[in-house]
Amino acid sequence: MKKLNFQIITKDFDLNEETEYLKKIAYVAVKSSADLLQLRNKKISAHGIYNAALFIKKILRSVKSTVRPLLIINDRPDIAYMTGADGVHVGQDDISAAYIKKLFPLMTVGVSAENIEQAIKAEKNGADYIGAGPAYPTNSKPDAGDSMKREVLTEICKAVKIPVIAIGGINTYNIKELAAAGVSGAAVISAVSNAANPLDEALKFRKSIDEYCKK
Ligand code: TZP
Ligand code: MG
Repeated sequence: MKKLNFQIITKDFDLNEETEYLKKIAYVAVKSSADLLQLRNKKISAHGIYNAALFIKKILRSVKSTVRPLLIINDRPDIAYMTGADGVHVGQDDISAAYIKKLFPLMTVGVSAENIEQAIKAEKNGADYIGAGPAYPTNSKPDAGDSMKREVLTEICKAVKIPVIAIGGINTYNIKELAAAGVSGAAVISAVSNAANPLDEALKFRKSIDEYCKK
């Protein structure tokens, strides 16, 4: 199965004003050999997500490369299906992985989990990976809550066989500490999207994850 351990997630963007951002982030995801690019935007409509997904797909295909990240849509299996994306990432209040896999068996499905029970349930439901966090404080998700205790992260990594991808406040310096807790990789918004040089930053992530995350 394709590796899923370096995941780039889009920041909230305005579709009309920030097509340049989407072009850039899709380009960076391909050129840094990210495994997955998740389209996430809590500020635009379903129609906006639909258009953004089609736009990103076009860019992903147009960048010259032998490897390409999976395109994953946050929250919306319906839009993932309609746009021909590779999968969906859902939280605890979204459609369950079990239903998504039943309807769309070929989709890659990620599930956010904040504790061991949620992680085990997601794996049973057929999830392909767990998003575990927030690993550190983050400004990208106002309702993220307190950081996950390191023991909980370690326990989640021990409890499931599918990859555990840490999320929240991750940078190229703290990834080593998370790798020691047993995570398979990281998903990042601001570290790449807000970097002075997003491609350089993403390449550093790729290198660090390959070096430190052995699971
Ligand atoms: N889920 C838990 S923390 C988070 C999400 C979507 C935000 C991650 O963003 P950043 O900028 O990498 O901290
Ligand atoms: Mg959600």
